[in-house]
Formats: sequence, structure tokens, C-alpha cells
Amino acid sequence: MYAMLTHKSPIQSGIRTTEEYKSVNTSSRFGRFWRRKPPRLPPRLTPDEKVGNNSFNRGPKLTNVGSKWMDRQRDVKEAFIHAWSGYKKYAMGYDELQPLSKIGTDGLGGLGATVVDALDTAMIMSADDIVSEAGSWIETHLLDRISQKGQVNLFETTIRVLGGLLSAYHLSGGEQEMNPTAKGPRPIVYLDIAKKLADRLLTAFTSSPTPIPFSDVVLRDSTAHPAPDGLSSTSEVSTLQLEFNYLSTVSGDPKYSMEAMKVLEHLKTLPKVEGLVPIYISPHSGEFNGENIRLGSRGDSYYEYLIKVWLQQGTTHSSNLTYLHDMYEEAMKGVRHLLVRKSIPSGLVFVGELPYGSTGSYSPKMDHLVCFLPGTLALGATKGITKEKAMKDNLLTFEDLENLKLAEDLAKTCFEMYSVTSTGLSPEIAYFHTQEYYEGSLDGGNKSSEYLNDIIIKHADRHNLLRPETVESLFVLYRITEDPKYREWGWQIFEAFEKYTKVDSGGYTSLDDVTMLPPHRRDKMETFFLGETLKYLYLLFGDSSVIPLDQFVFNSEAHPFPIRGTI
Ligand code: DMJ
Repeated sequence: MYAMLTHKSPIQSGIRTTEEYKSVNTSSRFGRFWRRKPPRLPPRLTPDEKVGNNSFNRGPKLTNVGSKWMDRQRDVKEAFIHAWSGYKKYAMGYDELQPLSKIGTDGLGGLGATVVDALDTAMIMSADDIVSEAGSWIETHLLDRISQKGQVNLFETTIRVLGGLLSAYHLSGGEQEMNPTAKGPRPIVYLDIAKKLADRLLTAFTSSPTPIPFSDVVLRDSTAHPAPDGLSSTSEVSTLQLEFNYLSTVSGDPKYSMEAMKVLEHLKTLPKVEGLVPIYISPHSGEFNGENIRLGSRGDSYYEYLIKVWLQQGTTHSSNLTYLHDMYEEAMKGVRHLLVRKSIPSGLVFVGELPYGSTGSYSPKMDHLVCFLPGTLALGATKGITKEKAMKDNLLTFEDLENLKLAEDLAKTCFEMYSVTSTGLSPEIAYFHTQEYYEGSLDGGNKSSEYLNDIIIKHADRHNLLRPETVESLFVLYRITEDPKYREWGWQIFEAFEKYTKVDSGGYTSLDDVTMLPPHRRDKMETFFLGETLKYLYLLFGDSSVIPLDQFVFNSEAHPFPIRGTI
């Protein structure tokens, strides 16, 4: 069994006022460090217990059910090691691996994104060699890259690289100024690099004439500029705050949080459609652009961060962030009213789009990206505790119960988006059969699926990028409802990844068409397969006391940060 991957933070995590920052003087902070216990990490395994050894000793008290999930968790760890081995062999230091060509590519600006995205997954899995290799690469190379590289996207760099550095700082015992794992560099190394990176990223905020940051930063000269069309994505500008807030907490410098929170304060003032927002925003005017409303690409994590930034500062604390909870609740009401429908003939609940605003026509299109929503809805409803406990303590409002029901319905739909295809893997985008919309001969190929006629998959949407959203939601739903079906669904998805995306020479690959057997492979391993997909599967099959959801909040790239005041 694994111990809780938690500890008391010496400086409470979360958002501070400037006065609070001033009052934290260095010597008293250090005094408290020494009195606190270091984080409790999963126990070291003996060589016999290590991954890959068939004599893995699970101890006498485990039931068959417990041992089945430990075996499955071990299989996920093996998959992670296989993914890393391909990356290390052919692409170490590049952003991503092309596992079929056996080369690396820099699609994210050249900061070694896979190394940083994978590091905290390796820590959580106690994959010690990978922690050492990734940690040592970061210590040796990342600062130089940050000062020399060119254009990076503010959002991608924040969620993957800054987020990865900060959770590695926490999980390696940063707040105690010690590294209980003794693997990789001292935690302060991660924090120092995170600060240097964030100092450059801040230019995106400070060069903009409004509180809405520019989308791109040129690292080597610390300049920022808008995207070619002049617009930023709504989800991108609103998915920076968990990271900048936590950096302010651990660094003691409020500037990061202050800049990032100005975005949400500004978004609060803008007109919306029942809490729903268009997917583009102009950093020049500070206004939304166009009317396209969706919870898929460019819209998704706006809704995710409303509730998570509110949760991050601890619900037991009096807060000036209640407006975020209000915005979230209004938006979810809007989702239920304007976007949720049921497919025919078999009644799958799905979330469609309003490409022309609330007065335009409805599109029954759902990106796989929308599958983050079941997890977010469940988390927002119980605030990370189990449904059973929340019900027993009478903590759930009418809105919470509605959201929880929707979460469970949508998680099923997301799972069926996998189940309906020949490969058992989801397409990037699905359409749903309704009274108004149907297209024949575009099914997923699994003739035994009950939902073959409900889910329509267009030719251009049949790829799979190893995305995490569905397994992320299955993980959260399992933790909250404790219903074992979510684990079984996760296992089916994992088996399909193993069967169709694993590359023998190392790594896993995206696919071109999940409805074809065998599927054509696309030659790219996205960083989030190591940062998110495998991490969520590992946690789904493991002990629920590891990274508990009422004590940690996961950023949009699955990097966990402690919640203020809970640990
Ligand atoms: C990740 O980079 C993040 O989860 C982001 O918020 C959305 N897309 C990818 C994974 O699909």
C-alpha cells in the first residue's frame, strides 16, 4: 500500500494578499520548515518488488481485488517506463518523440517539454531512475534553454513546463528544503528555474495594453506579442492562475499571482451567455471576439480553472474569490440549459456547441477535450471528498447534485466514444445523432457497440493523440463515487493504448484513424501522454489516499499543487 503523498506546507499554499507576503519573514519561515515533517512518499520497494518482476510481493493481507489493481497499476508504470525509454533513446532534450522515425522534435519551443511534463509522474510512481535522469537534465540544461530559446506559447509553457517544475518542487519536499527521495537535484533547483521562466513569461501580461496577456513570448529577449490574428484563446488566458498563484506562495513574491489573477478579475466583468463565453478574446480591447461557444478546444479549461482556482485557496478560508465559484456555477447551469442534449436512439448525454452564439443553430459536436468536464463537475460538486461523505454530511446543494448526475452521464458518453470504435480508442471529435442531425456510414466500426448509431465520426476527426481527458475524469469519478466501473473502463482504455499505440522500439504513438484495423500510426508521442494520461491511469488503479482530491488540485496538465490550509 502506498502512503499519502502529502504533507503540511510550511507556507500555506494558495493566494496571499500583499500584506501577508510582507509578513512572511525569511527566518520565521525557516524556523517552521524544520519543525514540519517531510512529505510521505510511496515506500521504497525491494528489488523483488520492483516493476517488471513477476514475484512482486503484495503482502498477505491483500484481497484478490486489491492485488488485481496493484497488478494493473504496475502495468501502467511499465508503460510509463517504456514511453520514457523511447524518448530517452531517441529524443532526450527535445520537446517530443517521434517514435516511428526515432527522432526528437521541438514543437513547443525547445524547453525539453517531455522531460518536465514526465518528472512528477515518475516521482508519483517511484520510478527513481527516471526521476534522476529527468532531474539531472533539468538541472544541467533548462536554464540555458530558457535564456536562449525563441518563441513559446504562454499557456502551453505555463501548464507543462512551469506546472511541471512547481509540482516537482512540492513532491520532492521543496517546502521542507529537503529531498526525502534523494533522487534528482535539490528541490530549490526546480523552484529557481521556475522563477526564471515565469519572470520571462510575465512579459506577456506586462506588455499587453489590457489585463488579457499576449499569447506568445520570445524567451531570449523577454518580449511578447499577440498571435498572428491578434487574438488570444479564452481558455489559454484563463489557464495560468493555479501555476502563478502557487509560484507566488512558494517564492514569497506576489507579482506572479497578481498579474495572473487580473485576467480572471477582468473576465468577471465581461458580458456572457448564461455564464458561457466565446472562445476568443482580444488582448487589445480586452473584449471577447466572435460568438463561438464551446467547451472543447480554446474554451475548455476556462471552466476548469474557475472552480479549481477557487478550490486552490481552500474553501474553509474566507475568500475574496467567491466570484469564481459564482461564475462556475452560472456557467454549469448554462451548460445544462444550452449545451446538453441526448442522442438517439440510445440516449447518450453529450455537450454540443453554439458556433453562432445562443441565437444561432446548435451543433451536436463534442471534442474529446470536453471529456475533462465530468471530472471537473464531480470535483466542483463534492470539493474532492467522496459522494458518500458529502451526502452523509448533507453538503450537496441542488446544483451540486445536478452537476454530479451530469458528470456521471458524461463520463459514460466519453467512455462510449472509445468503446464504439474498432480500436477501442476515441476519435478526436465525435458528433451525436439527434432528431435534427444524422449522417450515415460514419460509425466507429465496433459492430457490437450499443451506441453504434448514436455516435458519428467524420473522416477528418478519426485521429487519436493519446489524450488524457477521459481517463482524467474516470480517475476523479472513481475517487468521488467509489464506483468500480470507472476503474474497469480505465483498464479497457489502457489495454487499447497498449495494443494499438505501443511502439516496440520505445514510446507510444498517436494514430490517424481509430476506426480502422490495424490503425495507421501517426509518429508522435505527445508530452501529455507521460504527464497526464499515464499518471491518471496509475492513480485510478492505486490507493485513494495518494494525492487526495481534497488536499491537492491538479493543473490542466495533471501537475498537482497543494490546496491552501488542508495539508
Ligand atoms: C493538455 O495539454 C492539457 O490538458 C490542456 O488543457 C488541453 N489539452 C492537452 C491534452 O489533451
